[in-house]
Amino acid sequence: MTPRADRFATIAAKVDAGVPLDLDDGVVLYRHPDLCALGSLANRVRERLHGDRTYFNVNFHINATNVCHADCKFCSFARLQPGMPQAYTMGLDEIRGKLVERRGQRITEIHIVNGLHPDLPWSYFLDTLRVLKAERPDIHLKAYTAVEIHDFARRYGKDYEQVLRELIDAGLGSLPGGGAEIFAPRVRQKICRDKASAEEWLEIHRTAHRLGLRTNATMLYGTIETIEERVDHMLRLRALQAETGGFQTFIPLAFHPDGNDLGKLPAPTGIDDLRTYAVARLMLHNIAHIKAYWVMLGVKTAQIAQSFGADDIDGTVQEEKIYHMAGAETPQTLARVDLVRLIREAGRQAVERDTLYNVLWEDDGAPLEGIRVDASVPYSRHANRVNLAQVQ
Ligand code: V47
Repeated sequence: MTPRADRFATIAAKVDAGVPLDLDDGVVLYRHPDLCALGSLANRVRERLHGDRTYFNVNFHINATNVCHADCKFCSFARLQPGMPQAYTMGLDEIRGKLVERRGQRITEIHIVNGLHPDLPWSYFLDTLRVLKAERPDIHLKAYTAVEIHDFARRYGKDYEQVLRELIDAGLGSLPGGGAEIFAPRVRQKICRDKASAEEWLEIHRTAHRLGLRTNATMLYGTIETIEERVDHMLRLRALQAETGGFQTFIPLAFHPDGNDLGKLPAPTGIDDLRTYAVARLMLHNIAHIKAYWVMLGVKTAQIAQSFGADDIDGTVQEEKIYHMAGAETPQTLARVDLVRLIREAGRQAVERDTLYNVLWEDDGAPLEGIRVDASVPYSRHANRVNLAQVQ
């Protein structure tokens, strides 16, 4: 055996024995030339945890304002001041309208991520949740990244716990994983220096977990970070997870270069995407789910990622702005039937979940034509194991 193959075999033995990998292991895996061997090791863990299941949900996004005083170099979505070209802020009626226009549709989650607006009142963020809950109390609100929570605390003179408690009272169900970028201070200083630090981001998730919220975690890869800094990022998340158990999903986000200050950098290659998914699955033994967010990864890579460690592809999404303003070529939405098809074709069993991974429906392989695209039939409380024809 070559020294490299020997090292890989040692790491594989650790994985099989359930021994956590360290920074060096992660770097060796990232640099391992045999992508298929790496993918197959990650797939072993994925199948140990989830078998053939790949999760998706029926959701939509609201980006209520793109006005943002932080000047993140990778961002194509933000406009620094109100009134700048393409700057917008939705009123509460417009926000409510997003649900009114979808009345009767079977939706289980709204994902809300905004810019850091310099002068909206605190009530705007609470009322956003309240008006949505008033219209549809059954829908889970996954809202406001830790970076936004940090900004609320600073701007409105509250601590993290107060901010989160008030948001929970207004209807908050969980936190999305955005804003983590790369935790290494060297990188943060260069690409996103005027927002929450790594320690602040982690402290907010720690506080959220203590208050009983589940949260997600992301990593923006493909800007100026090193492989070591990516693995370090994963290890910091793993350490917090060992403490709290509150993370549900890790979502690697591939950098999109259009329309931002890092536009000269190339986007990560497909090989880098697959390596990142595989390494994430192997490093993060204590985070249950790895999400291949099809919007940024592209539908085709999201299919392949299901054999490289990913067990979730996110949802129908419907109106996405952050990536589409950065050059994402994916569609604005995939219908439920399309998600099921692309999971099936990846050789997996599609499982519709709610935000907290309660199972709502499982694919039993019935003809795809039976899947209604408009998803207008409400879920039964007992939808867990019904067949496709009954649910649809
Ligand atoms: O924090 C912004 C990233 C994130 C670019 O929790 C970019 O389920 C690449 O958090 N290229 C926001 N990435 C999106 C987010 C998210 C998305 C889907 C699911 C979940 C979840 C969370 O988008 C930001 C930043 O890291 N981002 N601009 C860009 N040009």
